[in-house]
Order: sequence, then C-alpha cells, then structure tokens
Amino acid sequence: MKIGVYPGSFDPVTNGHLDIIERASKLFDKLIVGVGVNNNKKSLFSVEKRLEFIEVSCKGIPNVEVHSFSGLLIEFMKEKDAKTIVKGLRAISDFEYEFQMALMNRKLNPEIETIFMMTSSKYSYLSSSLIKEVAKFGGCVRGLIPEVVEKELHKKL
Ligand code: COD
Repeated sequence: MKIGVYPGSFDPVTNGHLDIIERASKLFDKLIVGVGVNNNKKSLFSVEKRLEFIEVSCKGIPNVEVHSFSGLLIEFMKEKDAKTIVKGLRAISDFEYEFQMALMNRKLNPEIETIFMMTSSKYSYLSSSLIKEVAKFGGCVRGLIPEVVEKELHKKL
C-alpha cells in the first residue's frame, strides 16, 4: 500500500492546503494529513480544532486520514508505515526552508522521500498567518478558507 503523509501546522487549514490534499490523495492509496503539535509555537487553534477542520473539509475524500503528531515527523512516518512526505510549494521563499527540511529528513532516514507539489496559482499567495492577520483586522477571507474555519475564526477574533 502506498501511503503518503502531508504534514503541517494547519493553523488553520486554508483552501491552498485543501487543494494540495485533494491532488495528493490521487497519488497514494492512503494520504495521511499530519497535524504537527509544537508546544513551543503558539497556535491560534487547538490541535483538536485543527484536526476537526480538516476532517470536516475532507469528508468527501475517502482515502484521506487526519492525525496529530508530536516529535519528529520521521518517527510519525515510521509509526504509520509511510515512506513519502508531501509538501506544497508556493514561491521561492518556501523553497529554502522546505529544501533544508527535506535534506534533514533524508539524513535522519534515507528511505524517506519528499515530493513537492506546486500550488495552484489561485492559492499561491495564501498562508494561514496571512488569513489570521486579515481576519483579525476585519478583512474578508471568504473563499480562501473552508466555511467551518471562517465561522470559528470570526468567533475567535
Ligand atoms: N499552496 C500550496 N501549499 C501550501 C499553501 C498554499 N497556499 N500554504 C501552505 N502550503 C504548504 C506549505 O508549504 C507546507 O508544505 C504545508 O503546506 C503545510 O504548511 P503549514 O504552514 O501549515 O505548516 P508548516 O510549514 O508550519 O509545517 C511544518 C512541519 C510541522 C511540517 C515541520 O515543522 C515538522 O516537520 N515538524 C515536526 C518536527 C520535525 O520533524 N522537525 C524536523 C524537520 S526536518
């Protein structure tokens, strides 16, 4: 069984993330979305909420599973018997950080391969942090995040 893992913070999930999930789900028998828990990084949404947003938004894609993980990504991959990491790339600015992580993950486990999927142009400028900033100052984020996230974001901010 070909299992891919798409890891991220997803704080919160955006339509850019969902586009990658939908496209990547076609490349694997099973795609696991891994929500990273980093206690040193302050997140707006709890891990439970971040998982729920993705689960609700992906309920039409049968081969997608959503799980949280803490610690090293490669340990989570081992636990899930997955060999491929899926990452999204928006711009050159993403490249340096993603390149470093891909090489470090390969150093930690040479069996793990990272593949990169180009963003869709309509989502190329989208990031969770930009969404939070725009929403905080009252800007409209409709169409950029799932409805379930939009409702909770307005409640929170
Ligand atoms: N279009 C396409 N792709 C996108 C878009 C978009 N609009 N927005 C984001 N993405 C991509 C990002 O490039 C990334 O690949 C993925 O979606 C997730 O994005 P984020 O911002 O939610 O998540 P990150 O980048 O903060 O996640 C970092 C991880 C949790 C993956 C990383 O910190 C990690 O692996 N942590 C575990 C600890 C570990 O193993 N550390 C060592 C790594 S070498």
